[in-house]
Order: sequence, then C-alpha cells, then structure tokens
Amino acid sequence: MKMTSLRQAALLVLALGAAAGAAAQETTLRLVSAFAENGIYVQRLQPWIQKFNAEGKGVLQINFIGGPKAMPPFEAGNAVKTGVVDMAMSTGAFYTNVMPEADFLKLTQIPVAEQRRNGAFDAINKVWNEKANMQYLARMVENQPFHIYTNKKVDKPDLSGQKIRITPVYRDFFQALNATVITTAPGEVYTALERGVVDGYGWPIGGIFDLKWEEKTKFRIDPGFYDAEVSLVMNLPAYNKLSKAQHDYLHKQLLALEAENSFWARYTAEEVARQQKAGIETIKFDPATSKAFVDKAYQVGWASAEKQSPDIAKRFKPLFAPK
Ligand code: 173
Ligand code: 173
Repeated sequence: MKMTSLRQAALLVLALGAAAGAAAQETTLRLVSAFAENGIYVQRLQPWIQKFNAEGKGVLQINFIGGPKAMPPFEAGNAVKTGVVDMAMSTGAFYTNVMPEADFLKLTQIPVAEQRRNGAFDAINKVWNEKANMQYLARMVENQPFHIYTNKKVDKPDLSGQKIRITPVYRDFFQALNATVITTAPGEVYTALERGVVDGYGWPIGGIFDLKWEEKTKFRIDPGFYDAEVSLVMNLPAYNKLSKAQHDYLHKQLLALEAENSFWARYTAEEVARQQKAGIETIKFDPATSKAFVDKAYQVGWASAEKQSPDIAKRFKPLFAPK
C-alpha cells in the first residue's frame, strides 16, 4: 500500500514536470493592432498569424487580441513598452507618446530589405531598445506614399483656409502648407468629414475604402510623399526571454512577412483605379511644382526630426536615403 502511493506520487511529480517542460517550450505572444480589424493591414496580418501558429506548434504562438475596439490605437505603443501586451502592429506616428523618434520611420526612402543590409534596421533597434523598451521586428507596409485628400479644390500646394485631419506624420508639412490641423485616430475621420469638422485628411494611397471615407472625399492631391510605415514591434524583455529556437522561428516568419511586401505596389495600382471609379478627382501640379512639393515634405520632415532629436536624426538620415 505504502509503496504504491509513493510510486504514484513519484509518477505524479514526473508527469507534472513533463507538463511544465512542455509549457516552457511553447510561448504565446499577445498581439494588438493599432489599425482597424477590417482594414487592409489586419487583412494582411491574419493569414500570416494563421501560418505562424500552424507551423509554430510547440514553439511559438500568436494570440491576436484585436484592434482599436480592444485598445485605443494611440495606446498600443505604451502597452508594448510596459509589457501589457507582447506585440503590436502599429505605426510610429501612433506612439510618439512613447518617443518622438518613432515617427521618423516615415522618412525612409529605401526598402526594408535594404534597411536590414545597410545598418538602418540595427540603428533603429538601438533606439527602440533604449528609448521604448521595444524590439522593432519587421516592417510589413512599404511603398505606400501618403496623400492629401480634401473636399476643397486647390490649384497649388497651399492648404490655406483648410482644416485637415492629421497624425504626427503630417503635422509639420501640412502646417508649412498653411493648413489648420486636427489630430484624430483613423476611427474618427468619417464623422469629422461628415460633420464638416475637417475638410480633408492625410492617409496613404491605399485603404480609404476600409472605413468608407470615399463617401466623403472629393479630391486626392498628387503626388504622394514619405512612405507609410506599419510594423510589428515587441516588448523587449519578452523578446529577450525567447529561447534560441523561438527566436530563430520568429525571425524566419518575420522575414517571410517582409518578403510579401511586393504586394503594396499592386495594391497602389488597384486603389488608384478604385478611387477614380468612386469619383474621386485627382489634383495634379506641373512637374516642377510636384518636385518642390515632395522636396518640401522631406525638408520639413527632417528639419522637424533634427530639432526633436538631433543626434538620432543625424544617425538615421544617411541610412534612410538611397546611396
Ligand atoms: O499622446 C498621444 O496620444 C499622442 O501624442 C498622439 C499620438 C499619435 C497620434 C495622435 C496623438
Ligand atoms: O493615421 C494616419 O494617417 C497615419 O499616421 C498612418 C500611418 C501609417 C499608415 C496609415 C496611416
């Protein structure tokens, strides 16, 4: 009798130990999106998460918690910094409340694959690690320039008398174009347009149909400027806790995600056609004015970065531009 219970106890300890061992091998990462659940960025993310979980059984899993309904979009950065969640899909402009440098990523003019080769990616991570307690994991959107969408026609790059919805991405440039600017999350743009609180908004070339803004949009100003940055970021302690196998698996999947970025050039062509079909007129300038417009965007963007954080802006600038 005694022997049997001892034996049972020993078996129980062994079984518990094995269960704990298995649990330690698989980690589940909680991920939030700062962008809408039904929008193009989450649409791109979902199949990746499915594949990640299918191939990562016993190693690493991702639990998608949700988008702005689960967490206000401008809070996602802080949630990653503090470890409330492990990962976020967000953009730097949404976590300037963590560090102003986050918004500098809109100024890259080379593909993320090149950023990994030329040292930009490492330079970004040094700052993200030190200032935001984050690992910058992967850029999943590129080749998506921002545009001005407005209901008030212009014949030159001047937004005098216009109220434009912004995030930090656009603030200095649109103010330099004489706009009155109003910051809102994407989720508030439709109502702001409907009520005439704003005449227009900044947004990338793709995605305006996701929240039905085409219903309230008359004109798109060309050309675009900067490059919309949407990336995965991770709480640094959570990242550092991963085993070598987990780290290698994550890295492999992140590179696979970035390898899908050729999608965005196709998407641009589709969205331009769709906007035209929806009756959105294009406002274009002559070539010299167009060039001056884009040059001004970068000049204002870098001047603002250099004022905000001179050392980091100086470090990033040569790494963000083509050789
Ligand atoms: O504090 C904030 O929420 C903030 O600075 C912010 C960030 C992104 C867009 C708008 C405001
Ligand atoms: O909300 C925005 O206009 C914005 O800052 C942004 C950034 C990246 C992708 C899409 C929108």
